[in-house]
Amino acid sequence: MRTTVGIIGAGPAGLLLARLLHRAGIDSVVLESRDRAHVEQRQRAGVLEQGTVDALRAAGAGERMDREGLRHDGIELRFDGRRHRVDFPGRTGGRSVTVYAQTEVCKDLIALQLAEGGPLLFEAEALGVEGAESDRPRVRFRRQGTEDELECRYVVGCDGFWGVARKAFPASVTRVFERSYPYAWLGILADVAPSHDELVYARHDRGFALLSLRSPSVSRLYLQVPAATRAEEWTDDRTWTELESRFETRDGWTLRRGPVTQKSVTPMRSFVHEPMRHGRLFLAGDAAHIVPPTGAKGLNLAVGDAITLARALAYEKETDSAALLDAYSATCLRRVWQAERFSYDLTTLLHRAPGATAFDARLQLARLERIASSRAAETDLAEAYTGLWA
Ligand code: RFL
Ligand code: PHB
Repeated sequence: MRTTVGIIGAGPAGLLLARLLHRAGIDSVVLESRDRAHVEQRQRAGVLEQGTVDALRAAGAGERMDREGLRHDGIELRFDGRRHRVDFPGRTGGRSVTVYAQTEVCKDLIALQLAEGGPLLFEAEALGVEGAESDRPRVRFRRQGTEDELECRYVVGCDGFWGVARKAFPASVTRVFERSYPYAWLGILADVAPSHDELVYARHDRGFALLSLRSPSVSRLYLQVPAATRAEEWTDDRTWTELESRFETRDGWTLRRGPVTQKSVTPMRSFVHEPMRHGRLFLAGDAAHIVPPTGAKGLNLAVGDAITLARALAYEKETDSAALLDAYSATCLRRVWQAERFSYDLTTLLHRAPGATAFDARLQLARLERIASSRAAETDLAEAYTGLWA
């Protein structure tokens, strides 16, 4: 098999890249190790920055998002029994975010790719990338028990944190920066109307909690739990009781309970692989960088990488100049590190670290109090949350 751009992975990064390349008249083949149902059901992100929404629209993938996505003009910070709303448009000159699940973004992009785009092969597992430094890099892959090779002009690893593309970078050119956290998130999906009309980020002495949503009738909730927790340790009743404690306010706010339809534990990690390009091999999305989910940045970064790379490949096609491809890694990493910084700050602001002292707790409250009382501090949070596209 041959193509211009071989894309490994059909998550948001790979799917949007394939879509943008198709619109630019550049052919591609997408190899995805899992089946279509798995990719479409995997519960993950929920918050889209304005730039992500604009990009999906421009890619012709915004129709259902515009109908079903929910515009959110703020979030609530909850601490010490108090509630503080951050007004996004008021603090950012009009910016907001959209709640539209990653599962839905992927369904929309998959449908478009299968209808109009190049081949998107499910259950096709990439085994390795070869010849990254040559003119014709190749992806070895296995499909239906048979091994095959995809010969390309460029290969893009959009294969997430556990993918194979990163392994083709020689150790001599690679630097990895990472940090793991001594806690994880227990996430549940529940068939109940969200108890608040905006996301609630709660800092509590018992640990962090987040109230989010998937639709007007489906809630998505998260609880900070110790790093090695198994989801089975948390019965529904225990989960709701713990959520109630952490969301408690002095003004008698109540949490609505409902049937839990999914439960899983997500580890927390910060990770950056530099550079994001070696020869004719590029990395995009979680394959190159991970942020803890507190800042809601992972999907948005993946989309940013896909746009930057599609633009660079289109520019090369039109002008024969590799200038934008040469700048790809540095361009992406500037935004990536801003998202790393923001996600780390928000995580440490809101989570209780094991062994945290009373002094640490007071500092968290003082930082939150600062956001609640200083226009400058609140603006800094609102700008980063709504988008780091500048
Ligand atoms: P993905 O989505 O992991 O897709 C990678 C794809 O590659 C496939 N693959 C392979 N295919 C072929 N051969 C191989 N050898 C392969 N190895 C892997 C995989 O099957 C998969 O289909 O990466 P991508 O496209 O870079 O997208 C990144 C996002 O998925 C991720 O950053 C976000 O979900 C992170 N995230 C959030 N991001 C946000 O922007 N806002 C949020 O609100 C948000 N909340 C979250 C999150 C992630 C979470 N979890 C579960 C990690 C909440 C959670 C709980
Ligand atoms: C989600 O709805 O899954 C979600 C929202 C905000 C975050 C992380 C996850 O910061």
